Amino acid sequence: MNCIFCSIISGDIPSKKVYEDEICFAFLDINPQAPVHCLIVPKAHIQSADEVNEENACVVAHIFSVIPKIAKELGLSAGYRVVTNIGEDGRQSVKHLHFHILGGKQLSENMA
Ligand code: DGP
Repeated sequence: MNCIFCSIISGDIPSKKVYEDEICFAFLDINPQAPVHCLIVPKAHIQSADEVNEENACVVAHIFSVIPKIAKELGLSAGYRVVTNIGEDGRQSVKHLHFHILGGKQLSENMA
């Protein structure tokens, strides 16, 4: 499968790694939208949050247990935003489930 994030996880494409364990991988976004912009992805290829089901929901739960540790590591003590884009209308450009962790300033009120 030709997937950028699978290639980042395998190390075939270099990235600025922030965190890794057996289930997930986190790295800095190549095109940051905020002073701190990190992505966290499952190692298993799941297309988007729309593909989450009873079998793989534990992966998402694990990711959400890791996010506060990453936020602390990145110095986001004043808060941050976690976003996942889904499909065409959701402006998902990489078809591998990922959560954006954005912070380092007070973010815009706009969500859409
Ligand atoms: P989304 O639009 O939600 O699918 O976000 C995809 C994000 O992935 C976007 O913010 C840019 C980032 N991205 C795309 N290709 C690469 C890459 O090769 N390396 C890194 N670090 N980030 C990437």
